[in-house]
Amino acid sequence: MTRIFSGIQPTGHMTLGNYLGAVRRWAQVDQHRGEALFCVVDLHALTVEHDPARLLRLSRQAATLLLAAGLDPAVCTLFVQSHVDEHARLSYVLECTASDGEVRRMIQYKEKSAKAQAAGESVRLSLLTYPVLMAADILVYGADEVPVGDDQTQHVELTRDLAMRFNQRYGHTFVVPRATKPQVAARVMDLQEPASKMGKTSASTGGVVFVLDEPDVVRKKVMRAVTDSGAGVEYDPEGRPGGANLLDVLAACTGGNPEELAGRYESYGALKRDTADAVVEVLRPVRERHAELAADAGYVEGVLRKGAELARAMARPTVDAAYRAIGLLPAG
Ligand code: AQP
Repeated sequence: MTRIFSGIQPTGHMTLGNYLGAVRRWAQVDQHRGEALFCVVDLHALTVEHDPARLLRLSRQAATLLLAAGLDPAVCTLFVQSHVDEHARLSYVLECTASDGEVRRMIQYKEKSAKAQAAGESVRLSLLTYPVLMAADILVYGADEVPVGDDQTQHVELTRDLAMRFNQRYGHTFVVPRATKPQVAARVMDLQEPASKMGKTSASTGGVVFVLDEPDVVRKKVMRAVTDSGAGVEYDPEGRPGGANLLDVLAACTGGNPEELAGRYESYGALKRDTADAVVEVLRPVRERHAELAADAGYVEGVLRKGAELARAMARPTVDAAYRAIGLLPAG
């Protein structure tokens, strides 16, 4: 049976990009396609400046939102990364497999370290090693597939390289996984800065739609989206990125095709109105279910506790095998 793993960082509130690029697909497709594990990757949220109380709140919120989005604990395993020690145990061994040069090449490291430096913050060592921990998250479960948005493709490529290198040096230990991406909305762009990805930790939130935004806030953000001043509407991600982003979002929400949708509009005003309506409708059930689940913290905690137990049992044999293969003396 295909094993599927993916995760979300509680670095900020879940965005429309996270939802359309990853989470919706996990709930609607991936959890039913194989043996699926989904994780709130809280250790990754420690790689940038953080506030402990906020991290705690965002971790609970992320887990609750994953359930609200439709992850079903009877069908998949949902847990929190820091509850399963095996991720960190394996990460160290993979740090001994990766090279300094290859992790420094990661685009996300370059972007986030530059951002931290510009803000006068120090760059945490864990930001550099983050993709290695992510490789451990994936390899520890022998995942075949990793459903992610476009921005995580490079990290999954690194994971593949590390798995192959380890297997070649120390004997077959890891499944070599592959990234899977959605057909549309693999990279939802910031509505105010269509050259940048819509991100949880963007400095300005005017162009970022959060899953829990109230409908009138969603509408305002979409109606104010930056487009170009050219005539008509066409799907041209390179030349007219703002309009193309709206078409991608509308297509992802309505199940249409962005190029075909472009032909239906003569002005951005009408496109924005329809996109705003579509986004509000897609997010509505998630927001409503989140409100119900947030009132039942005991249920969410129970799901996470059970999920961590199952995940630990799956992860431990792989880490033990990797430790043996690399030459560490078994504890006996
Ligand atoms: N804008 C996006 N469009 C499509 N998919 C996206 N994802 C993130 N942003 C977009 C996908 O969502 C999943 C969870 O993301 P993550 O928690 O690993 O965070 P990230 O990829 O580093 O991006 P964020 O959400 O903007 O967080 P920060 O600001 O902390 O970097 C992943 O599958 C990701 O591809």
